[in-house]
Amino acid sequence: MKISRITLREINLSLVTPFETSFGRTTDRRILLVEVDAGGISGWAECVAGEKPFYSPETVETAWHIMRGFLWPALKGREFSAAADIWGLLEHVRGHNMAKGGVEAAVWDAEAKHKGMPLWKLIGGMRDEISCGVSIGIKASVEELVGAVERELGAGYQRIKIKIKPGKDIEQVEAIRRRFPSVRLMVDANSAYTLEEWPLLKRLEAFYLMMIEQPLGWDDLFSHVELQRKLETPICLDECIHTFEHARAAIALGACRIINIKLGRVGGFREAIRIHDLCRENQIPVWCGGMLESGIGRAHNIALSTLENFSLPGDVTASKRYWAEDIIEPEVEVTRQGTIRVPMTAGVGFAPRLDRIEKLTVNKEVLS
Ligand code: OSB
Ligand code: MG
Repeated sequence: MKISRITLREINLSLVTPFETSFGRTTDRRILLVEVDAGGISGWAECVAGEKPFYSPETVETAWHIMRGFLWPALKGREFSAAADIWGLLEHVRGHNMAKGGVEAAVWDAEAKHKGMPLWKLIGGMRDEISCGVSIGIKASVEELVGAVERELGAGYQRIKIKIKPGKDIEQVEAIRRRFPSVRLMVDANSAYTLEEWPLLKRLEAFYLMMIEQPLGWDDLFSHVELQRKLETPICLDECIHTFEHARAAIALGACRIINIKLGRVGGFREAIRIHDLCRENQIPVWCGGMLESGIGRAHNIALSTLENFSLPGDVTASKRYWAEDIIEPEVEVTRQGTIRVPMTAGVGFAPRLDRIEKLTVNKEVLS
């Protein structure tokens, strides 16, 4: 295989409801789409870098800069035998996993199309239906939050995750527990607490949460080790795990008992699969996180979620929870049982709607 061209497009899409986390509020997404032309076949993916460097250091601009200036020159004219080789060609660029992951995932889509097989089968997936949970943002009032939980449970979702931050934590969790005593419930703090605040996190144990996601510093494994020693509830790491080596350290040190794997955060499928396999060998369950993706990123998350050790419901949900109209055909739908049926068509299995994408495009660059 060889890549003859990469097309970068930024499209702007408004969320149907604003999404608030401890690091900020998002109402409109700037979505960076990557299209690779590999032997006449188009592969698509989404680079999940954010508008602002508040979740991770990358942004739409840094990703664009790295892809144009460093990733494309490393790939241009290069022969490779499979998408799994892309990571090695890009490894000399340090960090910038979301930029790398966007390009790499697009090549996986192209390879699967080339072979006429679904991407999830190409990566070694073993289930044709995945379990779905939802991530619910911080709300202005407890009533609004409980209403949102009720709606999502009504739609069939199998587990509820709520975003928390200091001052929006105990009361919120308590209210949900009182109303829904047996729902599978977890919280995600996106690094909003310090180790000194551990007694407050300890109080959350009264509400038998499945896990507490990323309570402490975004790159602070050490404090999570201390915290996990104090808590019965499993800690799940998200932000902290941006490489295979970080996953290995987190597991060996006891910084967490569960890992959220995001394709973009770890640099694409090859690294996601390595981390998945490492976790499986160490009895660490994993689940697939989300980054408010359009349908294109969502489609890749569905494929990833079919791997064996994705044994907990992920943040992979229906298109309509985020978008009035998605950019793929068909849209992602969730069954009444809170599952997504995995597509059987070649590649990622959801086709980009080119006319709609062109209309939404605000910035485009062809690298060739
Ligand atoms: O921490 O999992 C996170 C969204 C943006 C950035 C970080 C996170 C999230 C979510 C939303 O929780 C997941 C989704 O796409 O539904
Ligand atoms: Mg998270």
